Amino acid sequence: TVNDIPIEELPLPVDFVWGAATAAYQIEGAAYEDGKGRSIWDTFTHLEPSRTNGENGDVTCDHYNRMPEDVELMASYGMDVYRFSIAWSRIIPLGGRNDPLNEKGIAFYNDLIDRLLAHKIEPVVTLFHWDTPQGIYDRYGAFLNTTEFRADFEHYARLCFSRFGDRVKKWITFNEPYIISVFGHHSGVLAPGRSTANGGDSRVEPWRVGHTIILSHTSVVQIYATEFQPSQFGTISIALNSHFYEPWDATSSVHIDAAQRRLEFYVGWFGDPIFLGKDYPASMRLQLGSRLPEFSPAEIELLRQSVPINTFYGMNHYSTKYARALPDPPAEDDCTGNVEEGPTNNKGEEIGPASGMSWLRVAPVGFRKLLNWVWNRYQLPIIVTENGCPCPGESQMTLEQAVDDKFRSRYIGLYLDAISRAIYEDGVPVQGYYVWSLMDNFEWSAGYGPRYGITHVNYNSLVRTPKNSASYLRKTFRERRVARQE
Ligand code: GBH
Repeated sequence: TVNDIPIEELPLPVDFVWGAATAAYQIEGAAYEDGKGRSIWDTFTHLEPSRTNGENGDVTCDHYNRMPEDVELMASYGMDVYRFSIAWSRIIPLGGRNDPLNEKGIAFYNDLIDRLLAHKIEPVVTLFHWDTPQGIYDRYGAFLNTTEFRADFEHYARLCFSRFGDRVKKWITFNEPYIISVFGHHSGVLAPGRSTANGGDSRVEPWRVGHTIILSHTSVVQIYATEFQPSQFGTISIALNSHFYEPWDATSSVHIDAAQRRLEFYVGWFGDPIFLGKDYPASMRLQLGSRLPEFSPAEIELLRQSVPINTFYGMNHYSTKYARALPDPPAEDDCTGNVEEGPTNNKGEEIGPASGMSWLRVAPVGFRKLLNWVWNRYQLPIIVTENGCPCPGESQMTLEQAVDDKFRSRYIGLYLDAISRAIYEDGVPVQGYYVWSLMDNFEWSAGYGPRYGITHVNYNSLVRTPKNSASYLRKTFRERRVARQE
């Protein structure tokens, strides 16, 4: 069990930053208030509620109306930073570059930013955390039309930089492009719910969507660097998620290669163009051929020029899996590098103790290896922009039980030990840790079942109660952050 892995409470640098992360659709609620437009998540949850456990984000934590109280909570936790996302359709209800703005939505984010700064909490803003305005999805399929999406995203980003950039100094363009591409446009378990079975084409759409994200990201970092950075002095990058993958059979080169290829299909897909300024990984070209879109010479040049603008790597990470090579040829709609992934290896050993989610196991060693993998490949300082877990059985617990979340504190403690080892033993520059999440919230296709918060939310009364992991975080960062003589 998780209690068998000793926590060492290893040190972290004095200037290491910690905070918590959220996303607009998961916490804001007020889905139809104050002029907000619909997003594809409003549509997805209402059209076929069975896809989200019968639940939706209409109200969720009602953060939109309780924001001042939530900022007080953050201040009481001693957080240095707060990562949140802007709901695009709250500030441009239809989403497009010629559509009207919603000043009430803009005022909400201004108020949030001002209150954070008044408490000396640094805002870290994600421009896009999955809630595409329905208006641009209806018009041209959003990510499926690279040229149109890119122009609309540029306009939206400019609006955010010009209205919030005097106070926001850290920007993340997209949250988890892999998930947008594959879960949204391949398996279809997340909005807009496209798959071959549901009006899409899983052989090509994920790759088109990924291509749109890369080019839109690149345009927007260029815009930031040329038009805003000279007067606003902030930084910008993207948040890429991935499990780490261990070979299913560690003695076989076939499975060792499969684990490496799986990471290239997960991280290299976006990381190589954005952080290395070059084409997709060779393993992807080899398997996918022309189904993977091409970058024109001008686009490669733009990618190349944009590399140094991304000054950090945003890593969302939760767990590790085993990768097992599948027999050739790969399925035409394969997105994995022809790999089967699972929690056990060829000896039947489990990758780590289970949490409250079947896919999420406690495997801090894999985390340390992923930090090394990313550093070796991209040579960029890393900020862990999401990490956390639900406790086993947490969805069934009473308030008293849920608040006593030892499992979560242990998970966090072990993952912080992994960061410490990566920094001091491996030389990987890790600069910060944002726990997922500030509070229990709407967990997409799983609805309100899983609870990831360091704050408990009662979804009837909307009362917030800090869990013990919140005080653990405060205490462990107070104690771990020490100056070290090298
Ligand atoms: C993040 O996604 C999201 O950014 C955040 O909004 C979310 O609430 C949080 O994590 C917790 O889930 O087939 O093994 O990949 C993480 C990406 C995608 C991880 C779906 C779990 C399903 C199982 N998630 N994935 S697996």
